Amino acid sequence: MSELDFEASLDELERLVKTLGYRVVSRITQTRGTLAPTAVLGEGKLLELAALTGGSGDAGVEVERVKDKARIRREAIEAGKTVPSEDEDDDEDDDDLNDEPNGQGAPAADTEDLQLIAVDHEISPSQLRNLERATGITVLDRTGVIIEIFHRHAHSREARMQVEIARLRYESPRVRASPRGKERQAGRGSGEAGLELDRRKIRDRIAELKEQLDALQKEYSVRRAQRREARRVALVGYTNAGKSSLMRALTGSDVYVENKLFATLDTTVRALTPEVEPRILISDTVGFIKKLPHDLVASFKSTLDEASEASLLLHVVDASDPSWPAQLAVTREVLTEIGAHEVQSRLLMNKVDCLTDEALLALRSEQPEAWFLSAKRPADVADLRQKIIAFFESSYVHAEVLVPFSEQRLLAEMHATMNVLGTRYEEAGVFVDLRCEAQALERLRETLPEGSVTLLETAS
Ligand SMILES: Nc1nc2c(ncn2[C@@H]2O[C@H](COP(=O)(O)OP(=O)(O)OP(=O)(O)O)[C@@H](O)[C@H]2O)c(=O)[nH]1
Ligand SMILES: [Mg+2]
Repeated sequence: MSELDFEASLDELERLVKTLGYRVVSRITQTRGTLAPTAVLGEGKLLELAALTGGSGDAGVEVERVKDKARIRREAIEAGKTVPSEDEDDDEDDDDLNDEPNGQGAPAADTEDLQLIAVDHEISPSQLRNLERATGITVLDRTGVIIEIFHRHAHSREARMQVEIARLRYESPRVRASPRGKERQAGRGSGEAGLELDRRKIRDRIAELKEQLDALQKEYSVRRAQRREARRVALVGYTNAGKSSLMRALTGSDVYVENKLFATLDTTVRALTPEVEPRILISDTVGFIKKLPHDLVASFKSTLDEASEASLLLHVVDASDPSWPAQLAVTREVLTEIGAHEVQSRLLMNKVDCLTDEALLALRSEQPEAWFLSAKRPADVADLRQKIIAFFESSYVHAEVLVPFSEQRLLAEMHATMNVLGTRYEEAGVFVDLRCEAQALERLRETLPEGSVTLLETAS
């Protein structure tokens, strides 16, 4: 990783941690060729970190840890208690935090206040345990932080179940290794048996959740199939690129927009407004991020199906973020992973209002095929709307179709899924002048008596 990527990655981790409501007071970095199986940091760095947190610096010594909100909540959930959503509190915290100067590099605040170490690296359960012991505070790796954010932001039943599965899978190997696991075993006084019980409970819970999720997803796939005829567009892209802002602007819906990572976890589908005939459906999807935990990718199936079944993907990029090329690459990778890379797509360079004229000019020549816009400018959004409509119409054919009276039921469907220009009632049936996708016309040709379809023009 280059120096720049490295810094950008830490900046991103910092934003993730802030999204959880924490203030970042210090960054410690160390370049290591390989990680020891049991230690993330070298001894010197570990002592430096422990001095900040008030820990012993010794992985063999257990220190009474300061419990943070996340851990308290997790423990409560494991104990089978219901925990109320913390979102409202968190929002308030965030507002306060946004006013704070960036604490990076500042001397550590009162060590009593230090609650979390976030590691921008995937670490093993034993590395995590040792780091927690030596520092006396909670440690989360990048995956753990992301899962925690997903947990807080998931609202729909489906999203909550998906996140819980990912979280249980992530935590399961850590039950044995963490001091918390030991405390809990000791509490039960049953050692390994208690541990096995924990593990089995987690496995059972995952199985139960998967079953419920399967049923729910079947329901959604039926709903998606009903929308099959509709022209569908999915907004995809890195978290915070502006997908929901564009969704709002294009559809007049009030989906959640926030300068937070992973503001959206639920897919929303709305018609493009003002409506066109046949209507065009736009969907807003979950954002992607570097090293998005694999379980989360796999589990957000219905969100992602929305992307792979769309006719057009609008790949939204925050052009004002210097890391956009890396973010673009990550999104493409995930799209390939979910089989959506074959769907036609357009690159949307968003937030151009934040760029200087020179920077914009340079970007335009670098990405000649991309569409440049700002979700904040109504004229840009109107232009995007026209481009979306033009995309669908460019593949349209113009035809006249004779629908016999015995097949009249087809008329309503044709109105809903095709661009009907006019109808003429004659003795043989209804003559419909229409524009539609070649495939849809082909289906009509197969359904209707021979000679009912007359092609007037090919694609314009
Ligand atoms: N200046 C500017 N800000 C924008 C633009 N588009 C979006 N934003 C801001 O960027 C932030 C993120 O926007 P969202 O629309 O929530 O981004 P998202 O892609 O849906 O993010 P996730 O749901 O987290 O994946 C918000 O603070 C928006 O107001 C734009 O064109 N210009
Ligand atoms: Mg969003």
